[in-house]
Amino acid sequence: MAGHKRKKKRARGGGDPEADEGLHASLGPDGGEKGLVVAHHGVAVLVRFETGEERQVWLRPAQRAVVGDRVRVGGSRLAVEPAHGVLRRRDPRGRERTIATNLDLLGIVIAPEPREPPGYIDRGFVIARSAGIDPILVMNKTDLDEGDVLATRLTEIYGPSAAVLCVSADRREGLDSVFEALAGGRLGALVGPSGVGKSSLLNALVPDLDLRVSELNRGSRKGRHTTTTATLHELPRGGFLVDTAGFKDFIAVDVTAREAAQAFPGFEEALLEGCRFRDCVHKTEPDCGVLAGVAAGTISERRHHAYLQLLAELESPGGRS
Ligand SMILES: Nc1nc2c(ncn2[C@@H]2O[C@H](COP(=O)(O)OP(=O)(O)O)[C@@H](O)[C@H]2O)c(=O)[nH]1
Ligand SMILES: [Mg+2]
Ligand SMILES: [Zn+2]
Repeated sequence: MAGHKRKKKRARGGGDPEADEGLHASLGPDGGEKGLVVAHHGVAVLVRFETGEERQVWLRPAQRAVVGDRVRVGGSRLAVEPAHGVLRRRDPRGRERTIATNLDLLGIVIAPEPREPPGYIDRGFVIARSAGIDPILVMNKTDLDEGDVLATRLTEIYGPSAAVLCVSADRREGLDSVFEALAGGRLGALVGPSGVGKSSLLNALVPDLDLRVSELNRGSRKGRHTTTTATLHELPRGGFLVDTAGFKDFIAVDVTAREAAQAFPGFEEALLEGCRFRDCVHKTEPDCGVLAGVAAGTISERRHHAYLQLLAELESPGGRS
C-alpha cells in the first residue's frame, strides 16, 4: 500500500512487461497459440485454446494473469494481451487484486437472504461503470417469501439504470434472461456476497457443471471444483460467465469522486441535463443537475444521501480518491 510505487493505471496484462516484450518478439505479433485464461491456480493458469483443449501453463515469477485474460502460449511460455473491462478490488489488507478482465458485463447478485451490506449495489455500479463494464442486477431466490417485495424495491430504484433480472437457481426460473444478457459471446462475471447463490446459478446455467455450493458444506463436498478466486465458464447458448468466490464487500479501487459522480445509479437523467461545472460532484455546487433533481423530487433524498455516503468513503483515508 503506502510507499508502494506502482504505475497506477498501467494497462494490465503481464506483470513483467519486459519479459513479455521478449516473448512477443520471439513469438511475433501473432505467434503462439491463442487462448483464454479460465482458472487461476496461483503459480499457474488454466488456458482454454480455440481448439477447446485446456492446458495448465506456468506463470513466470511476478507474471500476472487472471480469468478473462487473452493469452498466447509458445512452448511453456505465456504472453498476456492488454485487457479492457478490468474488475479490481482491494482485499482486507489493502492489497489491490484483479479479479477478472475483459468483462463486458457485471452481474451484481442479490438475494432476500443473506442481504448485502448497505451501499453494496451502488459500489458495484460505480466500480463497473468506471471500468467500462455494464452492470446488471440479478436477484436470486425469487422462490423465497420476501422475494417479491425485494424485487419490486430493486426494480424501483435500479430499473431505470440497468436490467434487473429475477431468477431462482433452485427452481431454474428466469434463466433465459441471463442467457440473453450474455448472448453474442459477451463475457460477464457474477459478484455478490457469499451465500446469495452465484455458484448455484452457474450450476443451473451450465450443464454438468458442479461448482461447490454453500460455504457451509465445504468439508463434505470433496472432489468438487473449489473456487479460489474466480473460474470462467462457457454458457451453452453463447457467452461466458465468471463465478467469483464470495467476498464480503467491494472495496472501491481506483475510483475517484468524479467517477462516482458520473456513475452513481439513478443520476443518469439528471446528468443529461448537466451540471454547470464539469467536475461537479453534486454536493453543494450551484446549477447542479443532480441537486436540481433532488429539489424537484425526481431523485429521492435517500438516494442522494446514499451517494454522499459513498463519496465520503472514497474520500476517507481508508478508501481512495
Ligand atoms: N431458496 C433458494 N436457495 C438458493 C437458491 N440458489 C441458491 N440457494 C442456496 O443458497 C446457498 C448458497 O448458495 P451458493 O451458490 O453457494 O452461493 P454463493 O456463495 O453466492 O456462490 C445454498 O445453500 C444454496 O442452496 C435459490 O434460488 N433459492
Ligand atoms: Mg460460490
Ligand atoms: Zn452536479
